[in-house]
Amino acid sequence: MPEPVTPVTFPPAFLWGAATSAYQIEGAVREDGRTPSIWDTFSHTPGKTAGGETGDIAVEHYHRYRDDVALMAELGLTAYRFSISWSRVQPTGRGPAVQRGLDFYRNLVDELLAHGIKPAVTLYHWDLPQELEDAGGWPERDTALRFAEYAQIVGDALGDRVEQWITLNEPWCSAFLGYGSGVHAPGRTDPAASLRAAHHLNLAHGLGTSALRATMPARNSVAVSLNSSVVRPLSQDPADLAAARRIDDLANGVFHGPMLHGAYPETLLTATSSVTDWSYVLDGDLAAINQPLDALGLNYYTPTLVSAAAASADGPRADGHGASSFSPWPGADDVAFHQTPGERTEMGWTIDPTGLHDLIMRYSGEAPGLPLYVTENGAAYDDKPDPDGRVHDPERIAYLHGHLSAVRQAIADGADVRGYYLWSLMDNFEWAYGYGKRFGAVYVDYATQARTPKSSALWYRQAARTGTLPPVTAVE
Ligand code: IFM
Repeated sequence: MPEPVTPVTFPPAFLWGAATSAYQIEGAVREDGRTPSIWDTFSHTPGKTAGGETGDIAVEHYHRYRDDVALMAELGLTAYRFSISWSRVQPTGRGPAVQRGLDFYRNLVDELLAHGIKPAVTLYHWDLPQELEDAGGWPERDTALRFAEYAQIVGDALGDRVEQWITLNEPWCSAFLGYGSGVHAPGRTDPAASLRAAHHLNLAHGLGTSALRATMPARNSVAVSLNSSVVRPLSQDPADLAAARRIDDLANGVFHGPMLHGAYPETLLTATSSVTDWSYVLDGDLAAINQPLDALGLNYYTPTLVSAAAASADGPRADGHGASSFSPWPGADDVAFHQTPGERTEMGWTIDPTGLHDLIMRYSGEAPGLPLYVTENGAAYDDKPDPDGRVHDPERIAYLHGHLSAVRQAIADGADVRGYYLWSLMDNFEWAYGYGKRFGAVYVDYATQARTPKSSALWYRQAARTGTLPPVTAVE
């Protein structure tokens, strides 16, 4: 990365956001007509999450949203990204909507707007209604059609007051952790199904984008949030370069290929031909997926280091995506994953802000002219309150400083980055890891549900208020 831009000052309209998702924070899973999603089923299945923890209660945001929005305002946030629980607004995944579910999100949005915070809605953050999974889930085409119907329902209800829309969050996780390695709901371990799921998620994105556009004011922006990996080869050996290319296709090209360019990479189709014949890609699908977008969301945590399998490696687990003997990388059994050297967060993910710079610059080139948002970035640490009740998290401040500096550098290098959403607003249910991994800028005492801003939240507030990154020591 080139010399840092100093002082690290952002354009005046830059959005200073934080992000969450429905199942991770809402709780109230049996209230007001909500039915189970695949994450309710999965988390209630013995052995699937750490300590058998579930999102049943989570951080009770469903009942505490007013206080949570007041806290966001106090912390100087100018934007908030949250997701809609599909099974709260359309319980069976098909048919009419439930008004109480829609009312919750309408009230939340109104509260945000009243506090001058820009809402950004994600339609799908991994919580498929269980009935749709019972009917075959994402490997089945019908799920994409159902998603378009759901998108229209939510677009109708909120399109007059929400300008920023994201169809899917990290479809890679839905497809490959959900149907490949099985560490996420619904916990299936079928490589062919994971590729079918990827295609139908792409189709859902395309059909959902069209459905939103058909029902919403033209000023609204539609995007997708990809957890595009920064894949690096262990060496410049041609075999390692080929391995990196293979993983790049499976992590990135499988989504941005059809979404941004209207085609799956030929190299992906060839490398996976022993797993699937792609015959479920029907005429017209690629055009339906390749909708012009208004923005692109990038989620980044850590880079991925790979080699051809002959090198000694840490195995598929070293890809940072949880322990499973099933790989989330179909057709890539001969690729090895390595720990990137350097300091790590509590997730075991190496801290490397250069990856965020590289990712932004890549997508600046991949999608010229498309505004970019960092829709997730952050770190888990083992935060604990001091005896005085304050929560000091200097490691998170350093992480944020490093990554925001990388964003600023990318802007200086010509990238059109319009905003940053810290993951996460507050500690919450970290999927298969349960509540043990704390990503929040706000500490949550799970016994009392009390919220305490960590020092990183106070540091971030200064950044948001001044538009300039304070020194890492500005908040003790
Ligand atoms: O908590 C998750 C989030 O739901 C999606 N992106 C990664 C985060 C940290 O693992």
